[in-house]
Amino acid sequence: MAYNAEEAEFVAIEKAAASFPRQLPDRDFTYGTAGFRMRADLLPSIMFTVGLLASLRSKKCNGNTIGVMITASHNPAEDNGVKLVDPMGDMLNVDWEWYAAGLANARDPEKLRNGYMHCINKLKVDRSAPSKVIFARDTRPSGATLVKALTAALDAVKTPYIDYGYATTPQLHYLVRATNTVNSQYPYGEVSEEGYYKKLAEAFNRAMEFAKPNGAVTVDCANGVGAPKLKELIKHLPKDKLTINIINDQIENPDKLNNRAGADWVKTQQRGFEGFDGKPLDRYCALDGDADRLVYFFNEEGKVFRLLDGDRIATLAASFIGDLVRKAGLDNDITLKVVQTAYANGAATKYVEQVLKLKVECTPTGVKHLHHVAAQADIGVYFEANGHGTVLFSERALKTIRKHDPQSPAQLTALDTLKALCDLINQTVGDALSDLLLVEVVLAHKEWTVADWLGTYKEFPNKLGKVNVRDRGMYQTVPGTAERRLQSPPQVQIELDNIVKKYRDGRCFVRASGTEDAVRVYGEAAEAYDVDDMVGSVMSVISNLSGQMIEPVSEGEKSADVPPATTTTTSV
Ligand code: G16
Repeated sequence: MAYNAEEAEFVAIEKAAASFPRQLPDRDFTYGTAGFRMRADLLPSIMFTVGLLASLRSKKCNGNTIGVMITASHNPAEDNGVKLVDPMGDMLNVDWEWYAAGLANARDPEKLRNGYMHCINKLKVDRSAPSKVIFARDTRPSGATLVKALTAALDAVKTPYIDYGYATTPQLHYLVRATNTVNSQYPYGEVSEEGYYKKLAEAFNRAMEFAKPNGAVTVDCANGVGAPKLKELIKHLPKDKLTINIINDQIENPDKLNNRAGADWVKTQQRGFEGFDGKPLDRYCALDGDADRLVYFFNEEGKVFRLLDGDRIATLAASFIGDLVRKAGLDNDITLKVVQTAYANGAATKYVEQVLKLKVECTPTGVKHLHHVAAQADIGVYFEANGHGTVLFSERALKTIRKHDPQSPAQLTALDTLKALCDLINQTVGDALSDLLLVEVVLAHKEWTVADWLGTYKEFPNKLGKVNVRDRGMYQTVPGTAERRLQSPPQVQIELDNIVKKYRDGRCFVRASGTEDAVRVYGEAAEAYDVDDMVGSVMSVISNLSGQMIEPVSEGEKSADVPPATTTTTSV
């Protein structure tokens, strides 16, 4: 880019940025577990800088298309957020997160100019290279204003873009990969929302070829974007293979988003959406606000609530895919690995290692970490307990599956189902709609009810607590411990260790949330009453640090017998 063109670009950036002044000059923003996330009114200036970075990232990636997803996922309606999507549909390269934060924290035009130049120089970006961005948003009303900030930045740097309107987060990831692979040997799919539905529906049809239909599932859509998108998907699905009922689809009322409904509510509160009154063994599941998380649940006789979370989806998928690999005669060629975080229930980890005989790896929270590790396996099954995850098939595994010559009709059947799963499962990111179809395929093949699924292992009693704090930045974990130990404040880990040793099979850790101003406390122990006590004591340590009393905001309802988990929130 010639000097004059560069200067003209700076002028255009500064002029456009003036319409989106930075809020809260005293606060530094970070690119958290899943991008920037906060109260929506604080976001326009950040969204503007994200537009600049997306353009630079596209230039750095040889003009490949970069995605920008505007969503605050499971957070309340008044929040919003933004995450960047790399060319193959995975999360933004972590090395770029620091630069994204640097730009977002530029306080004035001069700092913005310096920050922009710093990115160009340090990241070795050719400013004259081509660039392209696509973006979409969830149903939050604040999304419209944020789109203005994003497009103002893209216009200023002359980066062409396509606005896909409302989409689920995984749909945007799909579109990014489909766009960038359209001329490759293996295009990911048609470059359209319709193409996404067609790909999933066609693969589901094939995956169900050797299974009997297995009844109905009712989907709690968290009153978010997953509702209209699931309705579209249903139009493409075969009518006779699965019945899907939809509830909590009120996207026209923004206050209802994630409010007493959806995957985060169900998982953290250990109960169904408000008004849930499932008949015994009827199958239910819940999506979150941008439909990248999925958890299943049901009532047992006597209305005992039962949750089948991300750990359960991982074990179900790993056991089924492992069987298919074996039955297809590929077990000497392809290995499976399961990737979890410290939030995975110890019983799930034990089941994978001892019953499924598969290797487990543990990473820090955030699908960006799990995805990276799973991508190194032949087949990597990764799920967070909160329901966020997918199964990755490596290029090597795909080639082996494609060229395998089955030696019997049974091998052929298994191979065909395995091939269908390669297309059914979203390879870019955890996708609640794709995961929903995957779970339904497995249950149909196994002819299982939700109770059969639950019966595979018994969870250790556990509890997830949340303490709202003013400065979550002071809670840092020890690198390399997958967030199981705190480095600072040091006294918290010392007190936590002293508390945990009082309980049989006690395990507890504390980490700062990457999406909310809160600290999470997770614990497991041999007895449910011990878990309550242990996690409560650790939460008190954190509350006392700020010299304030615990004020319970909400408490999860406990099941009648051994409760799998409960959640408590306190504010300090
Ligand atoms: C995001 C990430 C998830 C992660 C979750 C944790 O979820 O995408 O991988 O598990 O945050 O949140 P926290 O850091 O607050 O514990 P989502 O669905 O909100 O995008």
